[in-house]
Amino acid sequence: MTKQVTFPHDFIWGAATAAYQIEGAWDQDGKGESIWDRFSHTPGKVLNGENGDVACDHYHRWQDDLDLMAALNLRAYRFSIAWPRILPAGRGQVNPAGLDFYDRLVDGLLARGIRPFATLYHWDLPQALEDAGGWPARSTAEAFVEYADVVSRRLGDRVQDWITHNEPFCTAFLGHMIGVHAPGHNDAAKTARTVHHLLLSHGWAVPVLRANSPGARVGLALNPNEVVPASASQVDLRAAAREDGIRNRLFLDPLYHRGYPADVVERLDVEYGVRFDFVQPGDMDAIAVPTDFMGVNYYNRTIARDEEAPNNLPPAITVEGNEHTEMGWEVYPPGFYNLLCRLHFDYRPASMIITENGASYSDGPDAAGRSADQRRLNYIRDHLAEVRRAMDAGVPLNGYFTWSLMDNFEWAFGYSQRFGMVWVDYATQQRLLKDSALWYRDLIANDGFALP
Ligand code: IFM
Repeated sequence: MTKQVTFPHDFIWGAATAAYQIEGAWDQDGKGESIWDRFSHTPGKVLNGENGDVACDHYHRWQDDLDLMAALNLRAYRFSIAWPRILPAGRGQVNPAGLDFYDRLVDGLLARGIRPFATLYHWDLPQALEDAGGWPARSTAEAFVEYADVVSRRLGDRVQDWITHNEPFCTAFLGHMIGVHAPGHNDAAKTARTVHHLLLSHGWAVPVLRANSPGARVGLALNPNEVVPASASQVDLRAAAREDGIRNRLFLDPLYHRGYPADVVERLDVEYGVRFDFVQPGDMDAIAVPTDFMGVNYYNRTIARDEEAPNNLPPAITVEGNEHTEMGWEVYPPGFYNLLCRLHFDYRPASMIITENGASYSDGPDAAGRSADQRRLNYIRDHLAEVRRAMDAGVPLNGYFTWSLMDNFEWAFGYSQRFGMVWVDYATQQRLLKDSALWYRDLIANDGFALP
C-alpha cells in the first residue's frame, strides 16, 4: 500500500549550502581571513586536521553546480555569503571581487529559473572583528549592519529572500560556551553577550534589507528542537524545561516580543554569574522586528534527563531500536511535526520555511557509479510526510530546503560526515547524483511522492 503525499504547486523546493563549507578559495581574490580559517588552521580543532581551504571548490565550479541544481528541478537555492569576501577586515574597505562573485552567482541562478535565498551569516566572521572583541562586543552587531547594507545594495534588486543568521544557537553555544566551533571560547558571559548581539544585529539589519531590497521577504534560520523528558520524574521534567529554555526560548521569546525568558536569565546568573546588563534601552524592540518567515533547521529531537555531560549539554540519550544517522542523531520524524506545531501555536510566525533538513550517511558510488543512499531518501521522505501533516494541522509552511545540496565540510567533523544529495569526490571534485537527488528531482516535478 502506498499513500500519495502532495504539496501545493507553488511550494518552494530547494537545497541549502554555506560558504565556508563549499566554496574553498579561502584566500583568493582579496578575501580576508575568517574565524573558521583561523580555527581550522589551528592543530587539534578539526578532525584529521581538515579545513575549508578547497572544500568543494565551488568558488571556481559554481556554473557546473548551478547546472546540477537545474537538473534537479530546484526552484530555490539557499547559499550563504562569506562576510570576509565582501569586507576583508569586517568593515570599511569593500572588496569588489567578492561582491562580483555573488553577483554572478545570483544572475546564474535567475537565468536558470532558481530563486536565490541568501543567508548573510553562516558562521564565518571576519577574523579582524573577532580580534576586536567578536560577537560578545556590541560593535560587531554594528559591523553586521554595515555588511548587510553593502551586500543588499548590490544584490537587493535580484535577491528577494534574505536570511540574516543561521542557527544563532550554534554560534553562541558551540562557538563561545563549549568551544567546539570557531572561535573556540568557553565562557558563559561571552555566550550570553553573543546571543544578544546576534539577535540585535538581526533586528537592526531587517529594516536595512527592506530598504535596499524593496518587496523582499526577510527571516532568520533557527535550529529549535523538540525537547522531551527522558522520564516523567520531576527532575527530568525540570531538565527538559531547562534545555527548552537554552535551545528554544532564549532565541524565540525575544524574537517574538516576549523578552528573554526569566528562568534562563536566572539560571545563567545563579550558575555562571552572568548578568544581562548589556541590554540597552530599545534593544528588545529592535530584536522583535516583524519578519516575513521563520526559518526552521531540523534534524532530531533532544531527550533530556537530569544530568549534564561535561560540556554543559544534555547527555546524548540513545533510544534502543531507533535508527541513528552517522552523526549519531536519532531519526525521529514525528518530532518534526510536534516541533512545527509548537512553533506555530506558541509563536504564530507569519509563515515558516524549512531552511535545513537532512541526514549524514556515507553511502558512496558502487562499481557501476550509483550511489544508493536509500537511508537518506527515507529520512527526507519521512520528514516531508511530517511537514505535510503539519500543514494539514494549519501550520503555514511554504518551503523546504534539504541540507545539503552536496557533500561538504562538516565543521569540527571535517569531511568525515556526508550530508549531500550529490556525492563529491574530494580528490577529483567530481559530482554524482545520489538516489536521493533523483528522487527529490521527481518529487519536485510531481508536486509530491508516494509514501510506502
Ligand atoms: O552542516 C550544518 C550546517 O552548517 C548548519 N546546520 C546543521 C548542518 C549539519 O550539521
